[in-house]
Amino acid sequence: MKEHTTDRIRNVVLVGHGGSGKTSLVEAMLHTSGATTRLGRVEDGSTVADFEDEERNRKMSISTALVACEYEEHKINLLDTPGFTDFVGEVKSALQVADAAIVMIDAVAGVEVGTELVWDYCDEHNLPRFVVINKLDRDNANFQKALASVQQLASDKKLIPVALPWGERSDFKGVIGLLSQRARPGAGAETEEVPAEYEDAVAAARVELEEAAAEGDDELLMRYLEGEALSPDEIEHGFKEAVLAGSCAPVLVASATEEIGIAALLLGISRYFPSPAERPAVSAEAGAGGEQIETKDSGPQAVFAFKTTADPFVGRLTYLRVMSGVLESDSRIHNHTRKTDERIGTLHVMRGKEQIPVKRLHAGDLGTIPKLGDTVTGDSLGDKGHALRFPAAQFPEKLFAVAVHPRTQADSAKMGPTLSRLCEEDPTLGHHNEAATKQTILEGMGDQHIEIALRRAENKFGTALDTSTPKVPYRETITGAGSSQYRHKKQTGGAGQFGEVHMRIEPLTEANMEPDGDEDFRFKSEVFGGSISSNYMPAIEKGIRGVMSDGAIAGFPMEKVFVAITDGKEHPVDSKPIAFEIAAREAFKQAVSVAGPVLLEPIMLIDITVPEGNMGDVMSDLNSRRARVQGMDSGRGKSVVTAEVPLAEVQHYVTDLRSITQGRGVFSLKYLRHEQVPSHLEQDVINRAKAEKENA
Ligand SMILES: Nc1nc2c(ncn2[C@@H]2O[C@H](COP(=O)(O)OP(=O)(O)O)[C@@H](O)[C@H]2O)c(=O)[nH]1
Ligand SMILES: [Mg+2]
Repeated sequence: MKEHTTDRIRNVVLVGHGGSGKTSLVEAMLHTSGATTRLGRVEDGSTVADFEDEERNRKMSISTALVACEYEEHKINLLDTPGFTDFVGEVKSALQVADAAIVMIDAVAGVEVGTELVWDYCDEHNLPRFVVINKLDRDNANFQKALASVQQLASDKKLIPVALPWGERSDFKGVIGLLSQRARPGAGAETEEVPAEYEDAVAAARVELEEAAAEGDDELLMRYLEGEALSPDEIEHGFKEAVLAGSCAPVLVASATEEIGIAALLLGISRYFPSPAERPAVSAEAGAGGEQIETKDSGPQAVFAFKTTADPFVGRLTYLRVMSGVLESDSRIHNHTRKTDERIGTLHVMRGKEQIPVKRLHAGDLGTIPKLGDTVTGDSLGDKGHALRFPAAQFPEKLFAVAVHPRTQADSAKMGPTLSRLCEEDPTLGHHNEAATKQTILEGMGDQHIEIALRRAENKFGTALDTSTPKVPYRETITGAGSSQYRHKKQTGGAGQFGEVHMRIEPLTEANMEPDGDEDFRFKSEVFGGSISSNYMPAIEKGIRGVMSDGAIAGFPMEKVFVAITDGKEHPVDSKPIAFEIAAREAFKQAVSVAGPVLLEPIMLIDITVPEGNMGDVMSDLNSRRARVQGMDSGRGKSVVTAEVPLAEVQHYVTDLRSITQGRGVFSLKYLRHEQVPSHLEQDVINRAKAEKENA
């Protein structure tokens, strides 16, 4: 591939509802631009962008593919994102390195749930965008209706068609360019006269376009208002300014699978989308302060890793954006996030899975480096002497968790490393060991997300994992005071065992807590007169701590207990630490049983955003989940509700909310504290925990 300098680079993210045709459009752009000789199809699993096994099997995108194509001296880096909300992490990281977006619309469906979500994401990143109305070849396609639905969504932008469909549905044969005033049949560059029956529509749309162009530049606007005709170059310039400012969004029309309207789109990208240098400077952390980084070759060397993939055969592949400076193959670079030096072998430009080696990447370009040692997603690299760090993408909180279990002994050994590799590839996945339940937990954005992660674990890393709903990490504590005494005595043959412990326990509060002491446990000896020697105290404490971690009611860790040892007895020959440990354990269990023991459950803060029309259903559903609503708000057609809700009630909320709102609802979940389980539910939890213990 030719070397492309910053002004010729366009970084474009494709976003939209799943199935709107993003992957097919990338395929068509590759074919039209001559990068491929054959048009692949999603149905056949033969597209460049959906190259992973899982994507080919499911016929949908799961991760973002980076696909470079060249058109008229420009290099267009396409980022083909998945539409399904479980994979929002892939969309977020792609948005971070894109300079512009194509929002795909299905001409039959118009704006869909996924369109609304990605439109907001593009707003967050201030991305200039094109709207592409696709599938115009389909029965029931309706250009005007689809366009109107987008205009409703894009209230702060004027949608300006730059091409009109030439024919519709089975008769969709090409597009008519409003600037060129030429009709373009099919995919290619050939043009014809505008058919007579389109002349009026073209003239009217052309006026709109000229107006939008004039509004992009004050000087043009003045001349335009005075009735002067603008030249084609002036219109182009003014329109680009308006697109960059975000006041308007060009609309293009296409059939990705019939390869119609593709050349006009490629041309539009090179003309109206910004080069990386035309985007606002990016703020980076530099030492104690900040620095504004402009994307140019002459700036300090700075690179941002926006994605990593790990493959047992190919190894690690780091996807990067050159934020500033030039990156050379066979060089060294410093990882500012990890504070390590990395060796760069051969740099690559990506076309799906194909790696095309290049000598260098200029400022603003996207590419990959294979086999970096320490670099992971979100890291900043560059000149060792000039530390610049770019903020990692903000990924949403994880919403759905499963407990994972190795299928065989061999899987057991591989489980930890496999989970680590998976999470390294995907920042919206996480794993940890839950001490309270002794389970390994895998968390992500939804059931499909987790399912695919597990499939990858098996296919890529040969680790078979089964799942179950995670046990709720309950805790135990006491609500009152209690005292007890226990004598442990054993005198069968040889040496005997003897230990007697008296204790008093109370809830641990500010009043009886040691300043700066452990917040969950305080152990104190109040023994006077040496009824137990002080060297048995560690054994006594050990016995109690054992029960604290294993639980006294239902096997969950205990918290907030104060224990005072008040008295006891020892035997000159038979007393030994183990005897006191046992006596303390039993005494503690007895004390707990009379000190008002209770179970505590995790309480989560949930933040739910849904269309106003769904609010009633969401609220009545929350009522059935023991939720306490903290606040409500609404605006712009959306309602937001904040509530506290027990974790036990929202373990499947991702799928539940999806079905209540047809996928329009989003939520976040955050741990707040543990709170007492209502007494009418407590016995149930205890019984279940006991049954599980017996079955284990
Ligand atoms: N008729 C028609 N089908 C299309 C068009 N574009 C995509 N499709 C089909 O729509 C489905 C989803 O396309 P895909 O590219 O995977 O959509 P994505 O989820 O947005 O990437 C596939 O079956 C495509 O063949 C189009 O322009 N016309
Ligand atoms: Mg796709």
